[in-house]
Amino acid sequence: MKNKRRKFLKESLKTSFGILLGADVIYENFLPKNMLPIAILEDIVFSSLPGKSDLLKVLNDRPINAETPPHLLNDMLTPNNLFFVRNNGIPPENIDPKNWSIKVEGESAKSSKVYTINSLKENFDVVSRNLTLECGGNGRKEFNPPAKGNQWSTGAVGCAKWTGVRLKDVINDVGIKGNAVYVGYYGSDTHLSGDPNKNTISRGVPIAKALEAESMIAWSMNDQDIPLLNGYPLRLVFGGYPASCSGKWLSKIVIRDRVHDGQKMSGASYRIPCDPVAPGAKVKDEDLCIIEDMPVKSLVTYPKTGAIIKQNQTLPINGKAWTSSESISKVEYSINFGKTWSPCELSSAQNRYEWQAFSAEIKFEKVGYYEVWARATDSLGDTQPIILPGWNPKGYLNNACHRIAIKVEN
Ligand SMILES: Nc1nc2c(c(=O)[nH]1)N[C@H]1C(S)=C(S)[C@@H](COP(=O)(O)O)O[C@H]1N2
Ligand SMILES: [Mo]
Repeated sequence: MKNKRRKFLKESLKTSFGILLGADVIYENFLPKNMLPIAILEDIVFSSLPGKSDLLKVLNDRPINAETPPHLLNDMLTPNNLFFVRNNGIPPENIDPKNWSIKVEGESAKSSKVYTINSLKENFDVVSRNLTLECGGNGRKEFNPPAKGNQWSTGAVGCAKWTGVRLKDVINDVGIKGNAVYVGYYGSDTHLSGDPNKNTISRGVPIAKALEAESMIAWSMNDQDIPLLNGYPLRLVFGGYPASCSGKWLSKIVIRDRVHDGQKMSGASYRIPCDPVAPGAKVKDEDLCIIEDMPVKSLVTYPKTGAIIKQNQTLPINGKAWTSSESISKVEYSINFGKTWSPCELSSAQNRYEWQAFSAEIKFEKVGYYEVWARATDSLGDTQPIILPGWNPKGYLNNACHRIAIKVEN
């Protein structure tokens, strides 16, 4: 089989494995005839992401997309090198933070102003907030029929301490006309095609969201510079909304008199059927609604799935729960596939949109295979579904309960 594949590959490529690997195999002549490069056999994505741990799971290297395994999200604040990356294009190069500036303008802006990072620091209140960012497509991998796009499992989420200024202070300084509807962003990453006139992504939020006290323009993440891949030197951060609204490498903010019409604001991008549809249904663009508030969700971050414990041991579990509503009101766990649920201890958040830690001590009566499921409920009374929630064409908003596998032995 492998021989055949090798022969086939050799013949079809006529040259070398280099084309598939993106690099010449220097000692190809010495590679035994019945062997394939391991990178081809195992479909390895090469990566060395600047500022990132190699424990991230790289889903794509052009553009870079990498997620955090659940057991590495156990910290209250996700370390910068473990924070997920979702790029639509190529980050800017040779950034000079001293001369970085953003322009704020738009049909519904009373003026047009330019701010350097220093002038933001000097002219506005500097605030820090612990805000959870989650990609709208987190959990996409589970949808069936499958949805195109990055096959995120659970790790396109993280919570960091962001330091910067309130977006509302800046847009109020520019002045907002009465007819303002939306606030959009532009970033200085480049389109994969290299075309400087094409935007990678240019999304936005309704004016009310932009004016929320927690909506920020940030230059620091966990008291350090924001990593290049997460938007250095300046980005927007909106908790509770799809992270696609949180523009990285921020270069311009527009106050709009209409729903912002930038790249990825239209078509099926970041939209779900306004009314539920059957899995696999074709949905017309006009029947899709823009995703705003993200649903309640949680993750078990300790132990790592696949843990083994002894029958006489108690298993401590830890996790994180987050919501776009005021707060998480309870988290429960089940070890019998959702037949019964028991309460977890739950910490409170320092500010809205920070995720909340939960924990429990679990006893298992018999040896065998178990699953631990976690289910969070928020202050609106919304709770996570056990099975996949509403199918949608692009695979957004999967907030089904997280499951981990546990074996109990004698
Ligand atoms: N300029 C710019 N901003 C961007 C993106 C991008 O590709 N370019 N990706 C968006 C998407 S889809 C997500 S989920 C978040 C990811 O933020 P992170 O990479 O810091 O985790 O950034 C958003 N902001
Ligand atoms: Mo995203």
